[in-house]
Amino acid sequence: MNDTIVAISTPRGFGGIGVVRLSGSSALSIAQKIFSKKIKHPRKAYFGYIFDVNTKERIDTAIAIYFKAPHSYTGEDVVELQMHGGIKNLDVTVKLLIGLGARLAERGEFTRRAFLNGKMDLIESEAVIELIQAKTEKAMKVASKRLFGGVSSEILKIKKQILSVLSEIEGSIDFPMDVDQVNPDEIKDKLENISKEIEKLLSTYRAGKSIEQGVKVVIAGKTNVGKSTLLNALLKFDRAIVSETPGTTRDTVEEEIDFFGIPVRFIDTAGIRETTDKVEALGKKRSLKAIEQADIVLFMFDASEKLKDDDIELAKLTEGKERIIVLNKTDLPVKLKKEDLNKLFVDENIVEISALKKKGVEMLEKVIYNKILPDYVETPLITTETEKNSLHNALLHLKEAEKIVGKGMDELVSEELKDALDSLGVITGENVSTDILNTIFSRFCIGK
Ligand SMILES: Nc1nc2c(ncn2[C@@H]2O[C@H](COP(=O)(O)OP(=O)(O)O)[C@@H](O)[C@H]2O)c(=O)[nH]1
Ligand SMILES: [Mg+2]
Repeated sequence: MNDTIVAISTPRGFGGIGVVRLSGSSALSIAQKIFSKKIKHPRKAYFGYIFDVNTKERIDTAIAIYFKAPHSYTGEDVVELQMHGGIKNLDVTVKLLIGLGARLAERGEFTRRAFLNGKMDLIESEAVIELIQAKTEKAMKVASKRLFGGVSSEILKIKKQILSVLSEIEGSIDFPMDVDQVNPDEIKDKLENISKEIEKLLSTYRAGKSIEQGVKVVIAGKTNVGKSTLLNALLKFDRAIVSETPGTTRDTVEEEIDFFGIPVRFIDTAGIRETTDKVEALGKKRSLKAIEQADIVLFMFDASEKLKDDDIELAKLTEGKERIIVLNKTDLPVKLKKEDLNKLFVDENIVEISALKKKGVEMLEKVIYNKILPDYVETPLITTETEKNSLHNALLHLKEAEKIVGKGMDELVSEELKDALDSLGVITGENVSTDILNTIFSRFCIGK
């Protein structure tokens, strides 16, 4: 474990600076071998040059900084060599360091070591990658909150509350004579309150996931209702070919944009109609698949045409999906009214637009936004499935405990509470399997 790892920590390409980072017990001695100045003290910047140990050839000027364990990113000895941001000079430097005994770091290994050495918990470690990969400002802010302990402190608070109940119960088990017997109603109240806090945190998952992982919005409907026109209107540029010839879009056309802070992938589908054309049939298959994978479906109708049976057939395909009904071409003489659709789609959002004249598109955007982030407030959000599942498990154990409190089964209550604590420990990482760690850190790049 305590071997010394090395990697280029800046993006591969051409830039002002490029950083080679080492971490491990031999970081300083290895780095020193190729750096011209003596690195005497930690946290001081030394200006010198990198040279090839074998040929003594100079490679690049560099600033070396040594961070002595445990006061470093990983908690181990770390050396950062700030060089010019080229590709070859950095590659050669890494090769030299490997030749001197360092090992190329695996994906996320620096952060993994930081986690294992207690420099950050698992939520904060994941926030590092979320911050790096944030595609929108909102996503970045969510990641920052998590990085600076926003979610961790919520979990800690909940844990403390559970621990306090646990110690009351354990006290009465261990010293039944000395301690005032626990009042079951009081305990129940406390457990109920803790459950509420967990539920509150759980309810942030939808927003957290949407903002961090993005949302797929699929535009579906019959051919020629204006799907491609709407895609272009939503993207604000002409991405898809629009034509009066039905069946023009034969493949799914998609594009991700920053949709008011949410990374949204809009997907335009081939119109779905019975066809004998082979390519169009393939397109139809893809459309159906896209609908299946959609988070939200915009189901479109043409207001200038009467409703047909196949419209209704198609609408069935998207039943059970998060759906917004869009009535397009309202600039033309109307043959299909909103009221007609109201009867078919009771209690669903129906938005009237003219994609061509860009009328009602802003309204539609608002409806989409509210579907993704209803009542959004900037609180710390949970974003990963593991966090959601673990909170859910903790909640189940608490509810179970609540049920049996006061029934003379204090040992069982205490077991449930300990299980709840274990579930929470998965989120912060005290109690996490290597598999989960592998999955998490494989999302990182090398050098992070
Ligand atoms: N009048 C009118 N025509 C539209 C509107 N939206 C699309 N169209 C036209 O309808 C035809 C089909 O549009 P297109 O976006 O290719 O439909 P798709 O097959 O569903 O992708 C084109 O001639 C568009 O210009 C609209 O809101 N009003
Ligand atoms: Mg089209």
